[in-house]
Amino acid sequence: MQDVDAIVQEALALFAGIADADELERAKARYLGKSGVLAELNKGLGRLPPAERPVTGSRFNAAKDRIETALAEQRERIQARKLEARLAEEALDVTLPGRGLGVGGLHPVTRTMQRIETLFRSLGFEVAHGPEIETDYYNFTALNQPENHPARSMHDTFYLAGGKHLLRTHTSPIQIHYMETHRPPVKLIAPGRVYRVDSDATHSPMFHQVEGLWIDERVTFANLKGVLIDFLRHFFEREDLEVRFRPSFFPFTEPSAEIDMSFGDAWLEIGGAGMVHPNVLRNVNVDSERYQGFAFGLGPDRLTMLRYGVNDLRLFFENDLRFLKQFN
Ligand code: 2NL
Repeated sequence: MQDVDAIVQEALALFAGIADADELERAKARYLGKSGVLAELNKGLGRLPPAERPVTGSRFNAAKDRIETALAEQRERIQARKLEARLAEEALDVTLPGRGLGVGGLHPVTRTMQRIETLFRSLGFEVAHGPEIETDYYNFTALNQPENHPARSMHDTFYLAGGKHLLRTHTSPIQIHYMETHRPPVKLIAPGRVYRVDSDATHSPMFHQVEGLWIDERVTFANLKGVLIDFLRHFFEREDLEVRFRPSFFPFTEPSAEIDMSFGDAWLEIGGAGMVHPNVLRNVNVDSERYQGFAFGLGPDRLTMLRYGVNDLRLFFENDLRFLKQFN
C-alpha cells in the first residue's frame, strides 16, 4: 500500500490553501470521490492477504477520517470568513460625526419688521396686532372711506366668498380695534401682512405694512415730522438723511402727506401720513375737540430693498436660498 500518511499530508495542505467553497468541493472529489485517491486505495485493500487486512484497513479508515475532518474544518473556516467579510461591508460606523442640520436665519423683511418695532418701542410706541381677515367696516367705513371709493372694488380688494369679509388692505383696522378698547393717549404701531389685487415687478398681492398712530391732547404735525425723521435716520443709520413731506390726500387724514426720503440725488417715496381725520376719531368715540394726533403708513418691503440694495421685490417671495442666505 502507498504511503497513506503522505496522502493525508498532501490533502490537508491542499485544503488549507483553499479560500473558495466550490474549489474546496472539487478538492474533496479528488480524495473522497467515487474514483478519487481513497477509492483507488480501497481497491488495493481487497487484494491484500487476509492477515494484513485489519491493520491496513484501520490505517485506511483513520486516514479517511482525518481527511473528512480537515475538509469539514476548512468548510467552516471559509463560511466564517465569508460572514466576517459581509459584516465588515455592511457595518455602520456609529462613531462618525453627524452631518449637522445647518443654522437657519430670519427673512430680510422679518429683520426689517423687528428693527422697526425696536426703534418705535424706544420712542414709546406699543406694538399691536390684529386679524388679516376683516370686515368692510374696520377696513374702510371706520376710516372715513366713502361707500363708492374705488379701493373698495373687487379689482383692488380680495373679498372672501359670501362678500361679508375681506383681506385687510392696510393695517389701519388694528388701530381701529385698539382705539375701541383703549382711551387716549394711544401711541402704537401696527405691523403685519396686507393684501391687494396687484401683481407685477414692483407689486405683490401680499406685502407688508407698518402703520403708526399717536393720539393725545396736543400731538401736532411737528411731532409727526420729528418721529418719522428720527426713525428713518436711525433705521438707515444716516444722520444726513433728508425727509420731505409732500401734500397729498387720504380719506382718513387731514391734512395728508406723502413721505419722501433722500437717496443720493433722488427722492424716493416710502409712505404716507397725516393728522387723523376727526371723523375717524368720532367713529371710535374719541372727543375730536379734545384729542388730536397723527397717523402714518410705511412699506417695510420697500425699506428692506433700500437698506440692502435689492432691486426686485419678487426676490423676497421666491424663497431662493441663494438669495436668502446673503442676509445671515
Ligand atoms: C401709505 C399711507 C397711511 C394712515 C396710513 C391711518 C390710520 C388710522 C387713522 C388715520 Cl387708524 N390714518 N393710517 C394714514 C395716512 C397714510 O398710509 O402710503 N402707506 C404705505
